[in-house]
Amino acid sequence: SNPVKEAAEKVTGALRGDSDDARGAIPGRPAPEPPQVDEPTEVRPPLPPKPDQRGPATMSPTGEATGVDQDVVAQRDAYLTTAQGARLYDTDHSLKAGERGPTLLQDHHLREKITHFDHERIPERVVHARGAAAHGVFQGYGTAASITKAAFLGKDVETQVFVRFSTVLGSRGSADTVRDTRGFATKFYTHEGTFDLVGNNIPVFFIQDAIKFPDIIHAGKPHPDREIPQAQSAHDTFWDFVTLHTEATHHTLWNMSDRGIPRSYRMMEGFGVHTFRLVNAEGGTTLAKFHWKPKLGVHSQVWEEAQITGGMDPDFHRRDLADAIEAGAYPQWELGVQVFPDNPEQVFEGIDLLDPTNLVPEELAPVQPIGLLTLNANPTNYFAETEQVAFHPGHLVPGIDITDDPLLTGRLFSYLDTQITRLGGPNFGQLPINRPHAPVNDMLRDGMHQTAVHSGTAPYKPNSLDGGCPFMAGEDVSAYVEVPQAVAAGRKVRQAPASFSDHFSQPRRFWLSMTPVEREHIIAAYTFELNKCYEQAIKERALKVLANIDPQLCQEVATGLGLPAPEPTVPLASVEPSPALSQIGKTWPTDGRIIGIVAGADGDLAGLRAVRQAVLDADMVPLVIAPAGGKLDVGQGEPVTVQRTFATARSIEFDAILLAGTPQAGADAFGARDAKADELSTVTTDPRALLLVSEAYRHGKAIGGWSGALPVLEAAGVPDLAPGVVLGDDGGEVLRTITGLLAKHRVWERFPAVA
Ligand code: HDD
Repeated sequence: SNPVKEAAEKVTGALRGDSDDARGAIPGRPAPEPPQVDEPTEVRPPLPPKPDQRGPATMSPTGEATGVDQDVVAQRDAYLTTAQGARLYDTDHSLKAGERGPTLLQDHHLREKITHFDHERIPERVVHARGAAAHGVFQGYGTAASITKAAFLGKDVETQVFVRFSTVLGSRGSADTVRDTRGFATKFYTHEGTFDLVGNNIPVFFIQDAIKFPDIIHAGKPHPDREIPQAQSAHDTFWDFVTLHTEATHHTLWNMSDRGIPRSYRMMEGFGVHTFRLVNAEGGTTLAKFHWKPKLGVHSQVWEEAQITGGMDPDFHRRDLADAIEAGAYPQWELGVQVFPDNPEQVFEGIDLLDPTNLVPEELAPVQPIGLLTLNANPTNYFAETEQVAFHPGHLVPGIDITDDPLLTGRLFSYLDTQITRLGGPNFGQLPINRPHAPVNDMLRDGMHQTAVHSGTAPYKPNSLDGGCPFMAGEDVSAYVEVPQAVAAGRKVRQAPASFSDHFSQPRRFWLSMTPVEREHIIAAYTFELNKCYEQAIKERALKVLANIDPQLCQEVATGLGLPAPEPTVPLASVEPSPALSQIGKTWPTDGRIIGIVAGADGDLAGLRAVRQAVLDADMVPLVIAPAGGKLDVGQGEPVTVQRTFATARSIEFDAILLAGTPQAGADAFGARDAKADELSTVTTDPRALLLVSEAYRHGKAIGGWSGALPVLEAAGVPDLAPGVVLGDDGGEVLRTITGLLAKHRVWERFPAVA
């Protein structure tokens, strides 16, 4: 039997009015009326296939087949060629009339090389320009089967993914560690079509309606006159907008919290933000919010650390992600859902689910795990993959539908539109990174950069010339069918519902859920950012907003600005805190955390070697820091390789610091207290090493040492009995205690807490 012929006959029959089922009738809906055909045309069988129109088999210039895949257009053969495949004998000299003569216009290689170079850049993303990405795999748990029929969530189903993390405001070359929201966009190449979950590391958004997106972005981007500041929210236009437009208060508060300065992409939560509508196999619907939970926990930098990182290593997050994957420490997240009944109001526990400035506390709706994401491969080429990947919240698969959140609806327009400019035409879906892994059989034709060689003569429906192909699918064979959701009747209005007008109770819940340390960081962030504004009126307006969140927050920031704290203009909401919103108080795996081991040329190399191995055995990364590069070798066995020098290392890179110390006859960790000044080690006298230790201390990092490390601490001004400072005679024991401290991420007791 020939399935194409059978299907063609079905369609022919349908045109004659024989049956309904081939016209793509959707269960539960009336079948479309058959076209009125007075005298049915006899349908021709499909045309014979055309000869293969792909490129010819690749041959070497001497006529042998090279055996290289015809679809791969990169780096074939051993010799440098032109774009047309002509081998080149020189690419370093223009063709000239004599060695000192003029360059000739006929030099095709020169013109081709320069012209291509002139066009190498494409417009950067209008937002989220700065990013880093990785390939991976998603494995469904099968736990979501009762709420969604999405096949990729089925038990043990594995789906290839590509994930791009980003900052929002900065240009493509800006620093990774600025205070900003982070993008967390995932492309699932499912066999039912591509699903994109285009989320952020913050569960709420600045605006409730997409029509305001240009406004918030114009306000956050650099000022239009001088184009400064880059990748910052600490400037007048940002604070002008978010204080005039109080629905931005919740997202702004998250940005000012530690969530705005993540430690690593690997240690960020992700959120789909909007409420989605899930559909199960029986057609039952549920409202849901998507969450990504990192296996390594949610961690942040402290503000001073983030600022230093911006200068010392602007690629910090990009490097961290790539290094971890290269080392085999694959980052993992669990995908989870909060689910809510699909009631006509789309409200849960008084929270409007269509308002994207709202979150639902996990204590009210727990996050239920439905699958595991593992990032296990770095991109091969940044431009081809990370830069050209194109996400779209409208890329959905059967089982996942949208709601009428007015922010989401506008996004459904924006993403396709922006890709057409950014990627130069409508065929960006054919780029390898964007190509679905499900078969594509569309009727989209031609356009800039068309790389498909479409066969057939009838790219339209209905047709008889291509035998009626391709056919419409029903839900039984995974057609994407929108939920026939009732549309709220009403007048055409440019208005938000009354339920969108509470802008302060959710921010207040976030504030009340923070620990004292986290509150202190928030106060410092507001104080810093507002002190960077020039306009007095903006600072005063910002304080009025803060007064409506919490009087203590308002008062502390007002003190920092040297202004009086205003009274609230709305009654303070009475809300329960949500402990799940805090990052502090839990312990997390320490896999992949980075331990800096400081050693002078006169340090305890035997101890260092043993501790270095113990760090590796604990699945963490040891980096040896010494006065100069090369090897440490004082004749105590195998030399130790130095990874960082005092000139290149800054505390920001390390999650904890170990001091290998100075062995002195009979000295234990503390006994070196009596050392005379001229016996002090290179570590104790080098200001760069001391800065590293004192910064690590100030940033709440665990510090350990053995074998006479005390003078280093003393010289760096670190009290030896301070919390998280561990001295002992046995480096291995010190490391074990340090690892325990690292599981809490930082030594929080060191931060002066707000009462
Ligand atoms: Fe957006 C990119 C996330 C609202 C318009 N957005 C973009 C990216 C992420 C998000 C992660 C980068 C994707 C990548 O790595 O390539 N955006 C969000 C979230 C939002 C949101 C979580 C709110 C819940 N975005 C939003 C609105 C609009 C846009 C309201 C416009 C009306 N976003 C865009 C865009 C971008 C984009 C202009 C720029 C580059 C791109 O799409 O591909 O279309």
